[in-house]
Amino acid sequence: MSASALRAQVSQWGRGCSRTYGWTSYQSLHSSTTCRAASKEHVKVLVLGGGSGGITMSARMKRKVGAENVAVVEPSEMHYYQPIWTLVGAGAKTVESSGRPTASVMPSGVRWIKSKVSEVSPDTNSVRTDCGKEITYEYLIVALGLQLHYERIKGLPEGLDHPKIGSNYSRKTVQKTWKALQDFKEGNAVFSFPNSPVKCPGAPQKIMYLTDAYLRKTGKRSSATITYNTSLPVLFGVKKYADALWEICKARDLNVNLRHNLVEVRPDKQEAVFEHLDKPGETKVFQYEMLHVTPPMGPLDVMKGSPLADGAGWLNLNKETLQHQLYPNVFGIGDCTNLPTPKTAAAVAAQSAVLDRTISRVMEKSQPDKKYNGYTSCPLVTSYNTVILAEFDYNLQPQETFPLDQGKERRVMYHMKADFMPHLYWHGMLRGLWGGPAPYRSVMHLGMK
Ligand code: FAD
Ligand code: UQ1
Repeated sequence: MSASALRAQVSQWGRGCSRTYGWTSYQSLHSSTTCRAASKEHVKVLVLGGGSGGITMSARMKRKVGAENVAVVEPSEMHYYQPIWTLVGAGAKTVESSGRPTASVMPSGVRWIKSKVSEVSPDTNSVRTDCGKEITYEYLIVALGLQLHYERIKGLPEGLDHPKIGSNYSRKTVQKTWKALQDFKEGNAVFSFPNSPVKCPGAPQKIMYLTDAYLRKTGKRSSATITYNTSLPVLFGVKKYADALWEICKARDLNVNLRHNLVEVRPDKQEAVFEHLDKPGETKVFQYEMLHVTPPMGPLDVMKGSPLADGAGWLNLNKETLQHQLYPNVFGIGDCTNLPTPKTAAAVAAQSAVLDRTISRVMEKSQPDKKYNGYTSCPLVTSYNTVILAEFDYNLQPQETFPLDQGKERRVMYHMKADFMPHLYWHGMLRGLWGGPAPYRSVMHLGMK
């Protein structure tokens, strides 16, 4: 399939979706349950979390077992396409474009239990919600995402109320990044990467490249020093893409300090304090005119204490089948899992196809036969019109979809990130129709030979 055929396929999926998302039209499409204390329910397939992984899997499960046999526990009224926040922070997209009501993405007929999971008891096949409702299940899919921990940095989260600090990682603070960028006059622009797993590990540096581009466009670059302080020992985990990014940093005069971890923000003095992870106790203060914070991240509290978690609190899965290591009727997807690959929506898409198959096999009482290879992808935005499209697997080997050298900055990849991916997400992935590019990869490469 060629790139244009792929585009045509997505627009075909989008067609049935042109019904309007007015409250009345989508409210009637599924049943939603609000909390009634001490009530009990039973469902065949229970999905925890209605984010990227939860909605995608509920659409797939609806096809498999019927909408009336699927329920999703999700507290939030709004569903966000988080990958676009990188461009929102740089003023290239609006935050409004990133969100749609959860009701509009919930597959019709699927029961939406609008509350938070507070306890998971896999030994009795039950979960409890924050208002005391008990839900029993036959099969459980955990898609709870992760938690942001701004509070682990001294001076935050209150510091985020001050100007000159932004963070693309939260709906509440992403527009502050754009404000700080517009208000920048002269001085240091500082970017952090925490000492924890993160979702989309490229995002903390993408906003640096966009800042550089914006300051060049507005004639302020010569009055700015740009510094990326990362806790990691590398700029990016895959050598091919790391090499390309180092070249860009050199060419654009972007300073990179490895093993530097943000520990304190002093917004009144515009100071950010970083510790050197290889020299315990040694800290360095960076004066800033603009600071972009990527917060530490970790598993949800409800996961940490649960029998489903590994020692670190992540959902303990078989990394190929996505079935739980101890509970065969429990499965997982996305940021809440301990799968050893970067946490991205692209990974969720690829995982959804494998998990769909694994669950079918388990329901038929046979062995899972499809294997997830760790596929993940990170469109590394390097300016307002270029992207390096990183795609790789568990072994950190590139798994490129297109028959081009994806280690180069390309305009076409920027359009894919900014314009095509949101459609693929809303109309393909969330409807359970997009399971990642693997089926197209060999055809794409063949087509160009
Ligand atoms: P989420 O989509 O976060 O969903 C988790 C859901 O669980 C949420 O709806 C939440 O409300 C719900 N929940 C939380 N607590 C409870 C509870 N107690 N009970 C019930 N429900 C609960 N990915 C890419 O592929 N490409 C990119 O370019 C990219 N860029 C990114 C840039 C930024 C700035 C950010 C923040 C993310 C980016 N990502 C990107 C990552 C991507 O958005 C996530 O990996 C993806 O959304 C993970 O899906 P998920 O379902 O695991 O988690
Ligand atoms: C992808 O499948 C996906 O999920 C919808 C993303 O999330 C937004 C991505 O950023 C990328 C790059 C992919 C991979 C898709 C292709 C066509 C390479």
